[in-house]
Amino acid sequence: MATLTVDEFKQDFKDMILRLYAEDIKDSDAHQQFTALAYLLREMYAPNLKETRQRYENDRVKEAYYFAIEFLPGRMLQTNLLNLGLSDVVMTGLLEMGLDVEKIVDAEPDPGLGNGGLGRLGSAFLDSAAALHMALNGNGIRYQYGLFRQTFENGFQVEMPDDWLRGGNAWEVRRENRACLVRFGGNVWMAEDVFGRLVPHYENTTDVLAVPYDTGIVGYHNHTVNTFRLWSAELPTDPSRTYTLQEKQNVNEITEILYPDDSNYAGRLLRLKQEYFLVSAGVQSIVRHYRKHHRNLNHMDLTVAIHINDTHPAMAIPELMRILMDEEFMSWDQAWALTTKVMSYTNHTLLAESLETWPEDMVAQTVPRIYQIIQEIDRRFRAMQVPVYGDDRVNRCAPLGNGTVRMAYLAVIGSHSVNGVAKLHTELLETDVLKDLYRIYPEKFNNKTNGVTMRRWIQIANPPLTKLLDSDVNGDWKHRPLDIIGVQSFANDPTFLKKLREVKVKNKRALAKRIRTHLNIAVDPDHALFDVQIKRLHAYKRQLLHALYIIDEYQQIKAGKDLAVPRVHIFGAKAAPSYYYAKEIIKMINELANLINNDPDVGDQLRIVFVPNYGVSEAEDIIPAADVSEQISLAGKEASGTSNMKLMANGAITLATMDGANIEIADAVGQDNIVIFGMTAAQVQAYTNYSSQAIFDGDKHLQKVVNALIDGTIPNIGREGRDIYNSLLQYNDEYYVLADYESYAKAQDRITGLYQDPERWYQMAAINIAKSGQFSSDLTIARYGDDIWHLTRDQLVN
Ligand code: NBY
Repeated sequence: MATLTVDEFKQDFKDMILRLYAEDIKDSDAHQQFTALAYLLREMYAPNLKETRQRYENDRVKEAYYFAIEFLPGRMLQTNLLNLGLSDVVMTGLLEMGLDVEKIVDAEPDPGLGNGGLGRLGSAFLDSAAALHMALNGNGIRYQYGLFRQTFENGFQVEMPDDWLRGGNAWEVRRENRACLVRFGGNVWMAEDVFGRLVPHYENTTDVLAVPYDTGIVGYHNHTVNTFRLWSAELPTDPSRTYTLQEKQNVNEITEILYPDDSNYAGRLLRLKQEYFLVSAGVQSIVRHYRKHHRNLNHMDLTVAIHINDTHPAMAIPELMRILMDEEFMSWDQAWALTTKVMSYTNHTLLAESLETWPEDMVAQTVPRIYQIIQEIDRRFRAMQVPVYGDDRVNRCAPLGNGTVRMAYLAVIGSHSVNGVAKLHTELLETDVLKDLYRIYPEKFNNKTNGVTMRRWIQIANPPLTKLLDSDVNGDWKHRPLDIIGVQSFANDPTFLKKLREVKVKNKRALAKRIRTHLNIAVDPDHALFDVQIKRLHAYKRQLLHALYIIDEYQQIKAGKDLAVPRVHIFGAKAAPSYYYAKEIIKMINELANLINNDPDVGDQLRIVFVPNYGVSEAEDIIPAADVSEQISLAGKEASGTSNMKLMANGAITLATMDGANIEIADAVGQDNIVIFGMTAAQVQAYTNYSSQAIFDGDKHLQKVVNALIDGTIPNIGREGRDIYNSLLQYNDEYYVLADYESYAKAQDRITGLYQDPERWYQMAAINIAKSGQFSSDLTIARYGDDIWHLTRDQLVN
């Protein structure tokens, strides 16, 4: 922890503004003030960054490298202040100088280098690892443009470029001296060198310079500062060669944009190049670093672990094989034994359309040497396994099949550990999605239920709750997440429950104020229940189910029946720009909002707020104010979910199907403190001959709700209403929305009943908070470190 008095801080801050901008504070704007603060903090943790790196090197500490094509770090100013122990000093100083702290915080761009949960999980892990003194390094791509900025025009999603680097990135350090060359395309053949060793010869390749930008990841109140490295593609600095504008463009485009696709794999050439670019630069830099202290790579597995986050970086496996064989002259067998010990893989999906498969010819042309190695992995896998498991099974799960490279199979075969992200998910990998490989390698499979960082989601996002926990709860919940169980002893204490209610109301008022200023919608934080669904827009997540219930409520009101509890339905969701149906759902919900929010018959009973541009920063405003957490995916589709964990930790009651980590949340809080509905995964699997039409025909009430999509009830959705209606009836409702509707509506009614008894409600909230400790990413990452990577760490005494 850094020590600094308020006066020292004020002086340092003034000096920094002067040095950076040659200006007085009074003439500086919020972005300059943010930048000056960031530079001050960077100077403070720089020695620790250096010392952490030296400690790892000198003590031969085993280091893990988390390879991910996406990260979602969120804004870092408050995180770094908190972790350095400087929040109070700096806040006081800024206030004394008459500066607007909120404006300064908002001036930091929120790096949208990911689509959703997968990217956010990676960043949570980096935060937690640093807190535990674990040597975990992040390795990703420095996209020039992150996930698009979402706006609404006439209710339609419009995508704007996210030029997050325009004002500079105060946290990063460019390290051109650590750049590497990544080779693409051309021809490759194997031939003997002068020593008679078989080595590859290349011609006509396109070489790209990978330049790393490093950001420090500051540990919580400790001296560890780990490295988060993002790679940028540039033209090589070869003085003997000049490049055309087209060549420059071809290189730059590799790291220009993040693919805005969540859960829907599209086999695009540029994406393949991004994947190999990340993997090759990352593995080369690891090997180079290791080589500084070792004569050969024979025991690299003792101090290096490489983690493959989803299949996107799975080419790390053939890339390490390439380096070990072609550059270090290891035999195949030795290289393979080493590679599988170094590599581990996390799967994040159960959706078939999400599994990456690249056309073989595309891989052969883009990364020819890597393709040769994948072919050899495939050949040896078949030769070894066919005699034991037979042709059929091995054909089903070999790396090559149907003219494609099947990345998930490659990742499993080339790793020593394969994990799912929630118990149900891991089970379904073993019994369904990866069952053939599970049969061959049962020992590789394990579960690591996701987690979230309570520092961001409680300490930073929810100061009133933090204060309450600090004053009333025994133990050290900030260092030992399970200590938050202390809240449980207040579950029957009316004084505490009253305070908890005051915390929630305070947060709801703050959100209501933002909604009023930014979206011009009036919501009542004191009486209405805030019902929140925040996640990517996808059919399987069933935002439609939630919307149908709102139509139901609206129709009740129009029929003259008041709602027992006023509701504010809050949505936050981006749709992939190419996902037409998801965008239709957005349009429909926006038009429904328009109708309901402006209908005088509705009064204060019902509101819909669709918060545009949902991301980490928006989540920080919404989550502390949530009463209900909607986790309503079709069972068996959501790998884990992580907003479910953030919301429960902030005292929201989960309304959920038995899917992903919802099951573990239900186990933790007990059936009385969660509202469960709908089919289970097993019931969905066993459901044969589903007919949405039959359900529709047998339910008058449901007919009226669904017909609102096409009968003009909701204005301006002619086409969208019809398409959504057809998805439910003509196309037989792929995600069983109608099958689960009745059960969902009843569950919503149970929520209404519970909310009318505040004491009971806040008792449930208290128990949810008390049981949220097990979903801290500190615990999750400790398990990765212990079971998969074998790293050393601080003990979480619990
Ligand atoms: O990973 C999510 C899962 O849906 C969620 O259940 C889980 O909690 C979370 C963390 O484990 N998956 C996810 O966010 N996936 C993506 O963002 C993603 C992005 C790109 C592509 C595929 C998936 N892609 O193929 O381009």
